[in-house]
This record gives sequence, structure tokens and C-alpha cells, in this order.
Amino acid sequence: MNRLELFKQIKEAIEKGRNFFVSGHQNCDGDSLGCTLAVSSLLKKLGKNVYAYSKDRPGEDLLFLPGLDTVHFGEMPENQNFDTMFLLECSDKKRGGDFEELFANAKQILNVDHHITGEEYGTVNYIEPKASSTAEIIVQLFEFLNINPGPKEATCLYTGLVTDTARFLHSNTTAESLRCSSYMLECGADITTINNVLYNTRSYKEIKLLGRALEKLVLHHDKKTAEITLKEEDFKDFKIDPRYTQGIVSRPVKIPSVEVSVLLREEPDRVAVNLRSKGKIDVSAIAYKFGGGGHARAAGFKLLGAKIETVKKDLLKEIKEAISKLK
Ligand SMILES: [Mn+2]
Repeated sequence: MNRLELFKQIKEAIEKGRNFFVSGHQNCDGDSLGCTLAVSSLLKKLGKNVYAYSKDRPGEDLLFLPGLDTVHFGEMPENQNFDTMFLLECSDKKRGGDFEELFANAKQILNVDHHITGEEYGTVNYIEPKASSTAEIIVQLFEFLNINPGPKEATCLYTGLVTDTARFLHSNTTAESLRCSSYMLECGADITTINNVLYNTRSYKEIKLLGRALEKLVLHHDKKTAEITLKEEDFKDFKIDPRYTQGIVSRPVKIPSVEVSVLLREEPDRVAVNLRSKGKIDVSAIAYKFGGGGHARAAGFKLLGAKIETVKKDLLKEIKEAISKLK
């Protein structure tokens, strides 16, 4: 189905709906939370009742997002009878949380996503892997509805665009994502705050952890694979939460020989893995084998109760196989 037809269906669903449940994915990032806020605000402008939800709270670096106080973090509504669910960045039904009862009661499910692994569980499925971010799709939705985002919505959507493209560095950066970003600036996105908070602020602990991570960097497979493994004691040494590893995995991709970079993190009850590719290897396909997903150049997965050394061994084997298929 073409883009305009899908936007028409979303528009009709918005017109029909009265009580909306809006959510992004668990462990929210700038795109999923930015979109949750912008869509919630849009729906409220249109006179709808909105319950904005996010299973997890964001890291400190996203606390500047305007409207965060309107989001229910980890707090499901008592009455789960919503006629419309608006899910953003949820590549499957469970990505946002435990929504079984909501799904059973909803008449309309709007599924808007840009992950290539996205499942079509909605009554309308707008899944566009060519979009840099879900924010890019939501900007286009505002345009389709002929509504200009206000400065707050623009700040939220620009955040989605800038974070998912890694500051317009990844190959998902297109003329369209730059156009949408430019339009958000016109609408008053606060890029001074965004740039300062997201890219010019790192705590002492984070900088120290980065140092530890780079020290632990190892190259495999004829220097084509870079691997960093951070164990529980590394996080303990700096009294830092394992979620503060942002940006570490992309560093080794700068090494000319490296095609794939992996970061393994040992967390209390699970192993979390981030993968980055220089472009020749689709790391989302590798992540998918371990129950995860993502994009061709950036993907990840988490394994509950797994042993980090086992995960590392299995993962390196998969990567080796992918590398051996390169010409
Ligand atoms: Mn995204």
C-alpha cells in the first residue's frame, strides 16, 4: 500500500478514535520517547483523550524533552479500555510492554515503525525501513494532517531524527531526513539544548567507563571484527549503570579494517549486546538469530540468564560466518 493511502487510514483512525493509548518501546530512546510525546500532543490538540505510556524512564540525557510529566512511566492505566492504540517503534506486540488486555479491547491499532523487522500486527501498519527514524514518519504525518508542530513537538521530533541518525552520520540520513529536520528547526526545535545535553555532556563516570572499554577492545577475524566485553565488575568499579554505554560500540568502527563492532555487557540478570556495521554486513540479521533486531548497521539483542562467555563465543561464530561470505 502506498504512503499516502496509509496516512489516509491513520487520519481516519484518528478521527474515529476517542480514547488513545500511546506508547513507544521498552528502554525508550530519543526516537521512541520523542514520538510518544509528539503524537500524544498532536492527539490532544485534536481533542482526544490520551494516555501516554512508557514502560521505562529515560536516561538523564533525555530529561530535557518537553512534556515528560505527561507520560506514565511503568504505570499501566487501571481501566485498559482504549478504543485506539498508537504504537511507535514497536516492532512486535510485546515491544512496548504487557499490552495483551489493551490489544483485546482496542478497535484500532496504529503501528508506526521504521524497523526492517517490524511485524504487521496493527489494523494500520506504517512500516517504512527507509525512514531514518519514526520521528521522520511522524513529521510527515503532521504535514499530511496540515498541522504545524509547535516548538515543543518540534524539539521532540528533532531529537528522534538526530539520535537515530547519530547526528546525521549514519547511512539512514537522507535528503528527506534532513528536510524533516530543517522543517523542525523552522517550527522552533530547541537545538541548542539538544546539542548541549545529548552531545556535549558526559559524566566523569561515563568518560572513565569509555576509557576502560577502549582498553578492553580486541580485534578478531583478520581485524574485521572489533569486540568489547564489559563485565559486571567494570560497572561496579565506576559505580555506573550498564545503560551508560552509549556511543561506545560505534568507536571501533572507525578502524579502517573493521566491518563489525560488538559490545557485550554483563548485566545482573542478562547479557546485552550492541552491534554496529560499517555497511557490508547486515547486523540486524545477526541480532535476529539471537532474538533481537534493529537496522542493517545498528542492531542489538538481550539474553536473559545467559553466560557472557557463551554469548560471546556464539556471536563471534555468527559474525565470522557473515564475514567469510564477503567478497
Ligand atoms: Mn527509531
